[in-house]
Amino acid sequence: MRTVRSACPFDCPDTCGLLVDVRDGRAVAVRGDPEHPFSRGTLCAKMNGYERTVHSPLRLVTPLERVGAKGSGAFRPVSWDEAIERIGGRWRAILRDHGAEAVLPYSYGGTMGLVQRHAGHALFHALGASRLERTICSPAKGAGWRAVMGDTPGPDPDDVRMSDLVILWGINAAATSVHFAERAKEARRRGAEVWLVETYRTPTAALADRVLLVRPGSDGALALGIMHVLDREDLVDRDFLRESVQGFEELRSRVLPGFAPRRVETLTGLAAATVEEVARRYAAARAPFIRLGSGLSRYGNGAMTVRAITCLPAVVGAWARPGGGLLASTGTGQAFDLRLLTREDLQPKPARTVNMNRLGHALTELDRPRVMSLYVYHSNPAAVAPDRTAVLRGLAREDLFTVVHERFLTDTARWADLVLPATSSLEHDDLYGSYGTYCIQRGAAAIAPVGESRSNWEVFRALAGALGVDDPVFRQSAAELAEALLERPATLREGLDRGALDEGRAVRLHPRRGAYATPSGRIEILNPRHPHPLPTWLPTHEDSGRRALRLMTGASVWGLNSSFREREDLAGRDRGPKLLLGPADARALALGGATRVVAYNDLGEATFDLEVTERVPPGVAVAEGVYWSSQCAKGMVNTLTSQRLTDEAGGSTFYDNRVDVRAAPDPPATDGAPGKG
Ligand SMILES: Nc1nc2c(c(=O)[nH]1)N[C@H]1C(S)=C(S)[C@@H](COP(=O)(O)OP(=O)(O)OC[C@H]3O[C@@H](n4cnc5c(=O)[nH]c(N)nc54)[C@H](O)[C@@H]3O)O[C@H]1N2
Ligand SMILES: Nc1nc2c(c(=O)[nH]1)N[C@H]1C(S)=C(S)[C@@H](COP(=O)(O)OP(=O)(O)OC[C@H]3O[C@@H](n4cnc5c(=O)[nH]c(N)nc54)[C@H](O)[C@@H]3O)O[C@H]1N2
Ligand SMILES: [Mo]
Repeated sequence: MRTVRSACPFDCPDTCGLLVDVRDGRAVAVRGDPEHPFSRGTLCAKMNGYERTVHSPLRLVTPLERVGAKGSGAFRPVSWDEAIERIGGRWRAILRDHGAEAVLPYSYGGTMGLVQRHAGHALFHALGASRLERTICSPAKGAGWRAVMGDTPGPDPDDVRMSDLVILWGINAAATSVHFAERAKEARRRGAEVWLVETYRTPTAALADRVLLVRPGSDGALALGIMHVLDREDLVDRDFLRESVQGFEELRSRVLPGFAPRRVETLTGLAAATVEEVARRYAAARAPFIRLGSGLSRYGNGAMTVRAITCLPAVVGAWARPGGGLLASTGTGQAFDLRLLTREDLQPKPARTVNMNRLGHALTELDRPRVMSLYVYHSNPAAVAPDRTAVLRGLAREDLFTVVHERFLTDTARWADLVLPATSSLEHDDLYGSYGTYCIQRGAAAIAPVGESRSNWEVFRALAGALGVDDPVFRQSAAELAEALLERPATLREGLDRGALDEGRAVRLHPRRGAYATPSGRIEILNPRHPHPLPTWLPTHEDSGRRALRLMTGASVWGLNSSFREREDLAGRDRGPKLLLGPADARALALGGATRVVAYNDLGEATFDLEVTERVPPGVAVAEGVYWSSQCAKGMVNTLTSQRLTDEAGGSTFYDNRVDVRAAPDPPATDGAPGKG
């Protein structure tokens, strides 16, 4: 038995350190690494037991070729040589007959390892394929932060331990960042107050002294209202504003007069007196720390919301005090020159871009050229992408050649013409950054690939060979590419302990505090380069929508997007999709004693088990988690979400949707999708 270090590859801010026990070539146990600076030896419910994912009987072990109708899930095994040859042949024909832009890559966050995550870019750029805008998560959050803070790195999450007021703002940390939740608890034990700003009482409410429930998409108005009160009552930090901030005067004269507490009450649903009190308490805190989640950025006004909130710590001068500030994301991205992997320079000419949130549109309506081949790797768009009905209509096209590189026969893989088996993170080499900590870590393969599975990078190397695309990059291994990333100098990595890194340990980077990386060198409440030079209030897509309920589609503790659905041990605690409704709405909708309901809107309908709970306020419905269709009755949460985008950066709007709800007929209908396995 030997124990090797590794990093959690999943799309989660914590990027935990793992210890993997290996016996006879199998991972027999995965535990937290006590020496990891952030995760300190504990893991979430999902990663405790990662070996069951790695050695799941549902793992794909050979390439598969479709033998039945599209979507039927009927496949026969083929060799890798046949599979690669078939892709090469089809793509050569498509390039000739339709042009390279008829090939569309689709990938996202199955693995966050830098090499495997970006593995397809070099080849697709060299071919001249359509470029995917990878905006499904929270680019509007990034845009909102950047409008005010430029390229300033976010603070270290550990700073929160010095805070006396921790505001968990639109983050379900008990599910989505369990080690930050741990930090908030520690701060609280030391006397800090913890608030949660949410649209319903999530599991994270249990950590909070106070829960402020706002109307969906209205947080920007709350932030402006707080600033109105801070200004009116002279609670701003004049010295900090003078020295480090640009544009507060303009904000106070042109915008804040419109955000008196009474108006904020109408917009947010929070009582005017509460807005006043919250502002006073925020100003009185020595070092208030806001941990900003991503949910509130997934609205038609998401970037503007984040921008307004990001102004708050500047107005009270919280940045000047240890433990004060706002963490939207950390940025180990600045530590690496990803151009080594993305290789835009290989593009023969600029190619069109396709927004991944509009995959349904891209596959069914986009023209000149039509998308003739879709190559999906480490993503499951048939489950996670919005407007699922449109996505499935596209995947059903007989003339579309779909290849899916996956660990499991996911909903997307079922629609493929060719399925390729993928390694898990324990079976390939990579280098990991993080978007919620400042740790970086190498992860070397701990075991041999399960079955005939291959890593993303190995498959793209083989495809480059088959298509005659030659560049020295394709002669490098994943470990060599990781090494190349570490050889390029970067300020953020200065003084890095290479020895520890090469031993597989997580190493912490230290961003500089107190310098603002904006064009003016100040925090820019006024941003003259922005179409709206000052933060303001923008409505969401659905402020005046006609359906009764606003649909929240957040994370589940027991899954990660559609990942971990193979795990029986987790499924036992999470029995499939539920819809949470408040008692008043359940009564008003005359749901009586219904245990199953149908939520519907113009996009489609989906069946859920109903849970009536006081945790959900009136006017809101909640569907936590994304499941495989084999775990759903009819439709699923993303049948109900639209392809509309955010105000900036082309982000998804998973929270900006409405539904009506009716009791479901018994017995449940099925989706026509075969069961898993
Ligand atoms: N267990 C688990 N962990 C995960 C994930 C998972 O699916 N499961 N997903 C991973 C990924 S990819 C990401 S991006 C992160 C996301 O993690 P978070 O940043 O926590 O983002 P979300 O879960 O999308 O949304 C957080 C909360 O925002 C709330 N919210 C929605 N609208 C509003 C609003 O208008 N105002 C306010 N104040 N709150 C609002 C939602 O109810 C939700 O509880 O988590 C990662 N970690
Ligand atoms: N309703 C609703 N929808 C959502 C969200 C939500 O909160 N609500 N969250 C959204 C967010 S924030 C995000 S980021 C997206 C995430 O969307 P995705 O990035 O598609 O995430 P997953 O559903 O985890 O699917 C990842 C897939 O990658 C596979 N995989 C893992 N490792 C590898 C590998 O090394 N190689 C290959 N080839 N495959 C691998 C896994 O088996 C898994 O099926 O979902 C979005 N969709
Ligand atoms: Mo995400």
